[in-house]
Amino acid sequence: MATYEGNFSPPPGRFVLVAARFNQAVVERLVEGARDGLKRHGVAPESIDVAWVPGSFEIPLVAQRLARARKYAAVICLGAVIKGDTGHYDYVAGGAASGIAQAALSTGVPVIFGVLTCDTLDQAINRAGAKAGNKGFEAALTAIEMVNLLGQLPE
Ligand code: INI
Repeated sequence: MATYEGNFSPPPGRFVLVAARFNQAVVERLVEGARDGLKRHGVAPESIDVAWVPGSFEIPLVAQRLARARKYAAVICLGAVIKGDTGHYDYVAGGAASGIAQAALSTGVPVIFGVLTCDTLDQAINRAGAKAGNKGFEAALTAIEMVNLLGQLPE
């Protein structure tokens, strides 16, 4: 009987962050958190690329393109959708979430959902390293675990 489970050993391959410029001050903290998480787990800084997109809604298309390129072990999506800022919160957050899931499923490459969906800017700041951890760091660890898990699974 096989048990498959990822781990946090230094993963093979390159990583790319897809980061939304909307709420940039928050997302920059997520990017730093993700870089930190990757580096602390043995990924060389020169193996981490970044692609900036205008907003979280644009993340899926770019994430899918990068996943399809077969150049990256995982794609880590980072953004901050804040309810207070927009009446179309549900569309932006929902579009980002389902598009990111679809990018992973359509390519077989881990595409990680590191997009904050918050009621307030304060909540977003707290989840980007101030009080409640850093979602970018967590997304990096999820990426590593998934790369190592997929490496164990049968083709
Ligand atoms: N994009 C975000 O990443 N976060 C937000 O909070 C946000 N708000 O508030 O509107 C947001 N909107 C822009 C959106 O992602 C697209 O860039 C835009 O709709 C053009 O497609």
